[in-house]
Amino acid sequence: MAEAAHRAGVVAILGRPNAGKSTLLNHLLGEKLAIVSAKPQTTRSRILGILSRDNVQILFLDTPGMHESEKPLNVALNELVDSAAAECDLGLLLVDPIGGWGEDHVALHARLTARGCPVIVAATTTDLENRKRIAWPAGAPALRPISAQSGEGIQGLLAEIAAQLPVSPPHYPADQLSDRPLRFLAGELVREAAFEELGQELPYALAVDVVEFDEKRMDLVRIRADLLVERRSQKQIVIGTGGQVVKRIGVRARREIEALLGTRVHLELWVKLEPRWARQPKRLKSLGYS
Ligand SMILES: Nc1nc2c(ncn2[C@@H]2O[C@H](COP(=O)(O)OP(=O)(O)OP(=O)(O)O)[C@@H](O)[C@H]2O)c(=O)[nH]1
Ligand SMILES: [Mg+2]
Repeated sequence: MAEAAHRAGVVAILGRPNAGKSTLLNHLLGEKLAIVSAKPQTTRSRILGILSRDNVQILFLDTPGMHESEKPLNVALNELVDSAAAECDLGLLLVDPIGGWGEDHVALHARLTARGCPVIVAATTTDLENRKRIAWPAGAPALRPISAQSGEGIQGLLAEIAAQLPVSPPHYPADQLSDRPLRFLAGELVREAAFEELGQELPYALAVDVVEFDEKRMDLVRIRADLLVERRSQKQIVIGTGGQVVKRIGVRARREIEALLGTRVHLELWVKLEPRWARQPKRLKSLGYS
């Protein structure tokens, strides 16, 4: 008997901010590739997570939350969503049942199906009590309940995705986990640590620029990163009294980066005032956000 054909393709994980896209990506890969937070618009770039199984390679593309706004950073983020939707082999549209199915979902769904791209719609966070009894509007596509927390619906989701991908050889070696360099992922972990340490005080426009990533030594990776803020007052908040805050960000980030790299890490952080970083397309690009 002939073996089942190998399938491979790009699955864009799409949805509003905070729908649980990055959490799902990490759960599916069993590795923390994408940073997660309770704040909307955590993801600022496309990250490909590569899941290789016997007869299928699924390239999960995490995307920023779709969100209408005129701010240049948002415009750049929405462009990433648009191009992911235009290029994927399958759209996985995640919907938080509390927010419900809206015009934005309808539009995205229509765009994908118009070019013949299969779409799977999933309701996320179904482990939460208040997500269980949400009424779904008549006429909305069938949805599949999933939870990255309890694992509900995840294996079935993978099987459904695999069945709909094109017949193709693998695109990447089976042991490769992401298309993003470790240098970029390390910067993202610094950004996540800042989210956690700063809480409500987090400036909306905080970016991390990894200016040095030195792997010359086998047992120690040296990283220097700048935390960019737009205002002098924010610089003071991120530094904290006597440098306490940035120090805590560094301790937390170093732990996470060491776990990712599997080596010791020397991490040096500098807080820098760069008033226009979020308004300059070139700068957004050099930071990996477009
Ligand atoms: N209980 C529960 N919480 C979840 C689940 N999935 C995500 N969350 C939480 O929801 C919040 C948002 O998750 P993210 O994965 O950052 O959401 P996102 O869609 O990537 O958000 P953006 O990158 O901002 O667009 C975080 O606090 C997660 O811990 C889930 O299955 N169950
Ligand atoms: Mg995200």
